Amino acid sequence: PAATGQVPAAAEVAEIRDRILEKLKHSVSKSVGSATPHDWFIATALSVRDKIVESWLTSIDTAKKTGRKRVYYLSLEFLIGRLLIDALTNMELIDQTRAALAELGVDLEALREVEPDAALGNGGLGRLAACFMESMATLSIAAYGYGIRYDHGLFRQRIKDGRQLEYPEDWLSYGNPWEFQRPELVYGVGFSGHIETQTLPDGELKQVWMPGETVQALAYDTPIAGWRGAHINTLRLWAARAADPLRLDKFNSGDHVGALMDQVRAESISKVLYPGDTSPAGQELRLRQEYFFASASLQDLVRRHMSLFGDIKTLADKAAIQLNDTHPAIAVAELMHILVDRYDIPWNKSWAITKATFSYTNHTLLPEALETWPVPLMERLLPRHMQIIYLINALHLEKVGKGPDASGARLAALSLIDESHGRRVRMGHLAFLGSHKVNGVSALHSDLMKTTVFRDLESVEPGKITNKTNGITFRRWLKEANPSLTSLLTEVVGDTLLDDATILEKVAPYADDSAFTERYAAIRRANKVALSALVRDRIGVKLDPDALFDVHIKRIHEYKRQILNILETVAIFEEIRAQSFREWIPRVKIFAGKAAASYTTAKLIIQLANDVGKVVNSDPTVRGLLKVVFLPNYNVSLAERIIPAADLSEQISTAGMEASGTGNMKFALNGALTIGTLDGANVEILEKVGAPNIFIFGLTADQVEAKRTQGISGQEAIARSQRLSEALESIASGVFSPEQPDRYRPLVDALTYNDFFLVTADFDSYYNTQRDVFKRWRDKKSWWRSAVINTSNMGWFSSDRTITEYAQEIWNVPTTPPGRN
Ligand code: 26Q
Repeated sequence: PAATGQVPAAAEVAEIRDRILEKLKHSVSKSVGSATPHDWFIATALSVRDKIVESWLTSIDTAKKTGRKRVYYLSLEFLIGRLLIDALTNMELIDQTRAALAELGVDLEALREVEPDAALGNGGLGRLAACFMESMATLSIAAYGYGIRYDHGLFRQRIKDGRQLEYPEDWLSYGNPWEFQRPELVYGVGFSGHIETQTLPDGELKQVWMPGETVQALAYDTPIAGWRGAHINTLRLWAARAADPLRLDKFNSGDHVGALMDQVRAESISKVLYPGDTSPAGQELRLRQEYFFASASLQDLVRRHMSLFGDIKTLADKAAIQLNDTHPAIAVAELMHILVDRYDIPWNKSWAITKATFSYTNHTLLPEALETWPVPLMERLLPRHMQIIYLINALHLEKVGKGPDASGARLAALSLIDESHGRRVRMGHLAFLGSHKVNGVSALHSDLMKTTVFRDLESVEPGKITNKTNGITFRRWLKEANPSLTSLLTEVVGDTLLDDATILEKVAPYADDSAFTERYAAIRRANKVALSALVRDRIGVKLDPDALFDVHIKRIHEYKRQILNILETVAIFEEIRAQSFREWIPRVKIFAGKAAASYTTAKLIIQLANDVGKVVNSDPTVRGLLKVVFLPNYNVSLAERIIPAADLSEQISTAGMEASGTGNMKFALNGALTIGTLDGANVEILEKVGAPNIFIFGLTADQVEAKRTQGISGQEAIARSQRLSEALESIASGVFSPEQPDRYRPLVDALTYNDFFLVTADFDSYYNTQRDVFKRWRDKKSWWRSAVINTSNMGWFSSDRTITEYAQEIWNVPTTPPGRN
C-alpha cells in the first residue's frame, strides 16, 4: 500500500470505492443521491471494519493456537476519541480511501467530523488506556481491554455567559459502527444478599455467597487495530441489563412501576461515566460500577483460561491483569472469591496466584483522590468480599506485626482498614497487596510514591514499586493529528518512523538547517491558520496566526494552576494598556478544559478565563496584541486540532502534584516549547530535550513540601510583587466582572490566605520565565531550532516504549515490533 503523499494504485482505489458503495446500499440502505455525510461515514467505517475483522480473527486464532499469555487491561475509562482516521491509518488505507471517496464526490475530512468522540473517560488516565490499547496491538501482545460501555460518556460542555453548563453526551444515538454485540456472552453479577456456611464432606467449612440481586453483563467488542494492521486486539465493554427485564410476576400483578424499577436499577450501572477525576464521590452506584465490571471481566477471563488450559492453578502463567488505578481494585477480592469459593483452592495458594496475576498502576498521590469505601456499604453490597478483605488484612497484619518496628501507628498505616474517619476500606492498599508489581507513571511520581502514600507498604515489600513513565501513541498524536509534519519528518528519517519512534533522533541535525526549519515553521503556520478558522467558527474570535499561540488545555483543577496563567495574562494586559507604545509580542492565550460539575472553584476559574477574554479581546488599546480564548467542550478531537498549532505548551502544575501528564508529550512531539514546573514527566522531557530548549520555572517538589510546612499564606509573596498584587486587585475589584464586582472574591481570598497550590509563591518566577519566552520568540531562528530539537528527542515518549517495559518487567509477555512485511 502507498504511504501518505503517494498516489494510490487506481485498481485498489476502485475496489475500495465499490466496497463503500456496497455498504452504503446493503448496510445503510441509502442511494448515492440520498446519502448524508453520516451515511457515508457509516459505509466507510463498515468497509474498513471488514478488513480489520479479517486480521482480527487471525489474531485471535494465533493467540489460541500458540497458547500465549494474555494481558488484561482493566480500566473504568477508555478515552478513545474518533476511530475512522485511526482505523484507516493503521490499516494503511487512508490515501486509497480518500481517493475512493473523492471519486464519489465525498470529502474524507468531512466524514471525519461527523463521527462522535468515544469519550468514555475523564482525562489523562482514560486517554492513557486508549494509547496503551493501540500500542499493545502494535506490538502484537495478545491483550484485552475491559471496561464499561457507558450509554453516556463525559458530559458535553457549553459556555453560556462565561459559565460552564453540562449537557448529556449521547455518542450512541446514531449507532456505533465499530462495535459487535456478543449476545452469547452474558454473565450474572451478584450484589448484596447473605452468606451461608456449609460443611464439606471432609469437615471443612465453606462460605457460600447467596446474592440478593443479580445484574447481567452483556459484552460489546470493539477491534483495536495496531500499526500496519498486523495484529488486532479486543476492547470488551460491559453493558448492564436486568436479569429479568420484565419482571412478569410483578407486571401481571398490576405493579407496573415496581416491575420497571428493578430494570432501571440494574441498567443504571452502565448509564453514565462518573465525571470527577479526583475526589471520589463515594457513591453506591460507583461501587456497583466497579464491582460489576470487575466481576464480569474476571468471569470472562477465567472462562477463557479454563477452556484453553483447563487448570485454574496456571492462571498467573497465562494471564496478566493490570489494574488502571484502584478503580478495578475490587477484582483482587473477586479473584480470591473465585479461587477459594468456586474452585476450592486453599487460601495461601489462591493468594499466591492472585498476587502473581495482578499488577497495579497508581495515577495520583492527591489524598482526596485515594479511593476508600465505607465498611458498612461494602458489607451490605459485597458481604463475601468484605469477609475476604478482612482475612487478607488479618494475615497481612499478623505478618508485619511480628516485625521489630510494629508500633500501633505503623500497623494503623499498614492496615487495609482506615479507622481515622469512620471505618473505610483502602482500595490502594488492597491493590498494592494483591499485586506483584506496583508502578507510578513518571520517575518523580514513582519516587514520591515510596516516600508518601505507600511508604509503609513499600518497606514491607521493598522493590515492589517500579516506574513506568507514560507514553503516547505517535500514530494518533503525530501522523493523524499532524500529517504534514509527519511527511516532513519521514522525508528525513524514512517511513519506518511509526515503527520505531527513536529514529526521530535523526532529525536533530536539521535543527540548524534553515531550509528544513522554514518548512517546519510553515507547517506550524498552516496549522495555526486552520485552528484560527475553527476558533472563529466556534466562538467568533478572530486570531492572528502570526501571534504566539500559548496553549493551556487539560482538565480544570486548582493543582494544574490555570489561575497562574490567567494572572500572568492579566498582568500583561495591564502593562500593554499602561505602555501601549512598547513593542509587544502578539500573543493568543488558548484555554480549554472541563471542570467536574460539582467542583465550584474549577467552574469559577472557567468563568474567570472567559470574563478576562471578554474584556481583553474588546479593549481597543490592546489592539489585538493579546487575545484570550476559551474553547468549549475540550475532547480528544479538539486536542488533535489544537496541539499541532501550539507554539507554547503550559505544564505548570504545583511540583509534586501532576503524576505524569501526557499532553506535555503530545505538544513537545509536535514541536511546541514547554513552559513548565519540575513535575511529573516534565522532568524527563527536560532530560531529553535539554535545558536550553524548555522553559522551567518555580519551586521543586521538595521546596513545595518545605514551603507548605512554613505556612501557605500568599500574603508575603503578594506584598513582594507589585505586579501580582495589581493583577489580583483588578480581578478582586471587578475589572473583569463589572456586573458583579465581587464575583472573584473567593478566588482572590483563597490565594491570599490559603494558597495551598502555591500560585503566589511561583508567580514571579512564572512571569519572568514568560518574558524569557518572549525574548526567544523574537529570535525566530533560535525558536525553531529548539522546536526541532524537541521533536527529535521525543521518540522515547512513544507508548510503544512504555508498553515494552510493562511487557518485559511486569507482564512477562513477548513483544513483536511492527515493521514492513
Ligand atoms: C474515582 C472514584 C470515583 C469517581 C471518579 C474517580 C476518578 C476518576 C478518574 C479518579 C481519578 C480519575 C482520573 C485520574 C487521572 O486522569 N489521572 C491522570 O493520569 C494520567 C495518566 O497516568 C497522568 O498523566 C496525570 O498526571 C494524572 O493526573
